[in-house]
Amino acid sequence: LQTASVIGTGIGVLDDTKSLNIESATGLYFMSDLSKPMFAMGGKIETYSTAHSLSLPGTLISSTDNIWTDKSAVDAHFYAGLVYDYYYSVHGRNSFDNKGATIKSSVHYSTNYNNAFWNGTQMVYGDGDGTNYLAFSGALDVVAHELTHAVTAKTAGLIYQDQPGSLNESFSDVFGELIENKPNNNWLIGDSIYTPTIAGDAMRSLANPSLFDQPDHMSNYVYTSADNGGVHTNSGIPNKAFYNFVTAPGITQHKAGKVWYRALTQYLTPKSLFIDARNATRQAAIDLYGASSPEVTAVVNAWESVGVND
Ligand code: ASN
Ligand code: ZN
Ligand code: CA
Repeated sequence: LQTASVIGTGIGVLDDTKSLNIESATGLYFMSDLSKPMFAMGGKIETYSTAHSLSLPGTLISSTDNIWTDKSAVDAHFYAGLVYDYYYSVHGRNSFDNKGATIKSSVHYSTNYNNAFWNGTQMVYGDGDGTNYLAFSGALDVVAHELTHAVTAKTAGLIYQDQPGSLNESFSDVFGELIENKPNNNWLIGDSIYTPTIAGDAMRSLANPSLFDQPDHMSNYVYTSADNGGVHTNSGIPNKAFYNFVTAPGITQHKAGKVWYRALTQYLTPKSLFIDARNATRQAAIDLYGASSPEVTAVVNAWESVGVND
């Protein structure tokens, strides 16, 4: 019997209904998306369940009726497709390796697990404890953050320590926000799944990093041995630089994404520091918009404002 690409219907973490790209096989449907250009190179988007264990990837999620009620699986599958679509349509990138690699996600990792991560091979999502967090796949910015770690690993290769690690975190936050691309973006990371009973808070803010105990200037850089040298703390500095750039007059999310993507994929290297990110984004803006363009002035000013100076 033939396998085929079909459309299914699912309900997400926030109780929203969405259409899913599904594989129809012998009398059973699978959470496997064969509809993307990656499929020409053998790539799929597959979503698994670890059923509260720690063993990855777990079982490819299936259904007998093509109606999908595992909410965290629905969002992991749907949002992985949106992240793929962004990188393919905006940057011409075919999956995280640009070679059409299969994108695997596993949901229901462990029990009440309050995190999500890229493990070097695949995406992994906890269900959250229901109080501090809902299921992590329910936030597109979180899904895009995690999958961007895979893009970074295949391109700049920024090591996950100190300034390179903080840049690695920041690129994940930046593309998390660009891919979420909300109208009237609030530049908050994870607000849709963070503390469901408390409105307005989030994991991080690109616009105002200090709201969530992150520095927004080199004068407040945090020296610590925790968290690989504070990679989720000092990311506030390059996050604010990006925010300064993307909100400068004449700069759009599209332009800013082009500059940051080119810096990440063409100029940055495993040990790059904040000053290197300044120089890389400046060079990317020169390449794209010209040496005397307002875009180049805006990107230099964006870094100067957070104390990353020549
Ligand atoms: N969710 C975290 C992140 O992607 C997991 C980690 O610490 N790597 O940054
Ligand atoms: Zn991260
Ligand atoms: Ca957001």
